[in-house]
Amino acid sequence: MTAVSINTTWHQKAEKLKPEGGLFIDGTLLPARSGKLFESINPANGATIAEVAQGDAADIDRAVASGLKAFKSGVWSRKAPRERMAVMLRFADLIEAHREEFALIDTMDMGKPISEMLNVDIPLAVLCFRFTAECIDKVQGSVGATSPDILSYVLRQPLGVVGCIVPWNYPLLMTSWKIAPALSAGNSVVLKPAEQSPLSAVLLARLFVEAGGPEGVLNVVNGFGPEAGKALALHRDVEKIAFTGSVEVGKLMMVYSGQSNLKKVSTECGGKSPHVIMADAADLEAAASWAAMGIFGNQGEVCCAGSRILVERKILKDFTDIFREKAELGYRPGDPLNPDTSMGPLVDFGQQKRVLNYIGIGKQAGAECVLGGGIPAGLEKGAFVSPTIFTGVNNQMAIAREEIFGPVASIIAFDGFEEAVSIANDTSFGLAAGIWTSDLGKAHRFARDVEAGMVYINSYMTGDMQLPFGGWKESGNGRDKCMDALTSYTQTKGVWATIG
Ligand code: TXE
Repeated sequence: MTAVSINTTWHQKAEKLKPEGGLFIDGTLLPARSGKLFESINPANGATIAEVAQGDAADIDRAVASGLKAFKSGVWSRKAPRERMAVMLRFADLIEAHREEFALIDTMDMGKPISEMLNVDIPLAVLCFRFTAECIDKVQGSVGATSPDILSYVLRQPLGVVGCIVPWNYPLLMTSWKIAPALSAGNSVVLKPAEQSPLSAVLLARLFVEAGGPEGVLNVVNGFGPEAGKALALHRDVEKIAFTGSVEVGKLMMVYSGQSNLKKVSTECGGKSPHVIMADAADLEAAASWAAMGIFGNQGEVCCAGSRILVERKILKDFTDIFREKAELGYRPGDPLNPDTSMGPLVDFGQQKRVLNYIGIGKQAGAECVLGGGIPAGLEKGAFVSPTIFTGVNNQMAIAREEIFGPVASIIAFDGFEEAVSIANDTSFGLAAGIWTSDLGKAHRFARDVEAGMVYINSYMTGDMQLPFGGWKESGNGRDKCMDALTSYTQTKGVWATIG
């Protein structure tokens, strides 16, 4: 394992960075009403990056009031679609122009390698804003085929104030997937970032205003889930909550909706996704590479991570050997500000403890740990965990059933296609699934039969803005990306006019 090395350029840039940690309400950076602050910690070394305003219900009230005022004024909600589009496109350009700042902030806030920010998160976030902006004037209502004396039509209108509650694993990207369609549809937004990664949201809100977005349309309230997040989800002037996070909190969102104003709730709640390697896969090397990326990329802190790797018994040994080599060579924990680093620390020491605990549970259950299984040597100051592989896992073990959200792969052997599908579906989750096979029929039967919102054939975690991103079962009910995501931030109104 590589020890933390100093990469001068990015470290020098990081030293000059002064991220803002306030709340952003009505176009202004503010402290929390309570005056409370919390620290944003760099998980690579435990250092404090910034003091952040700790918003609570009083701040949520202010932010929602600001969003509602802006919404009712029509300054954004009734802006001509092409004018709104121009602002959103300028917003995308500004995000791209500030790519280094975003890369540094999110890398220091949550630990992912800076190369991943520059090559994955930021381009995908910019793409999301551009795609969604371009869709703005393609959302249409319809005219009903009623009698000649009647004109009936369906209008599609924005909802009002939308609350976005987002996680820490892709701070900029997950935020973009929510706020880009919410804003594009003409809504006002109150964003509650994850407390582990609060900083990039404030920069984002500033850039929205710089792009020409009216004040009060995009507000950010940092703070903790049970205080700021709960107050947002319970607020009676919020018409929708768009949530990504744990199943436990996703369920709470629906409870809060029922306890308040029956606001719409969309959830994306992670998974325990099966990645199936059939013996007839044409390219075992490629399958092993993608399987390694699928569970070790972004430190395994990915909702659609292929954490259960189902391997046909005939190729179990061959695949495991190659997979282990790919993991060892391709994913070496190290300093996330070094552009050569392929794996950073986990988001915080709490997550590190949680992942190490699951590794202990796996060992106790009798699974064999054939790689990693602990903290990499020389990296004890950060929240690092080595890429870890378990073999001999059966699908009833906790490491095969519960979302670990870390770099821990469970290899499960199966005999034949039917058993693969049955194991794949034996889970309470249903986010993603992958299969490697050279048999086209098998590939598409898998796509038909697997209980998941996203299926990858001979690749993993691929796709673009055209395809919906979201899950089945307890992985949630929402869909990010795609045109449907945009319309999910609108509501219909049927109009019946007697003209005869
Ligand atoms: O999630 P939480 P955590 C899974 C993953 C991870 C586990 C715990 O398995 O290990 O969840 O992570 C806000 N009312 N995923 O604790 O708590 C919170 O402030 C309102 C999968 O970080 O669900 C944050 O903004 N809001 C996942 C957001 O919810 C509340 C991504 C997510 O936090 C709240 C993250 C409350 N009572 C974790 N409690 C994915 N689907 O990608 C918390 N929050």
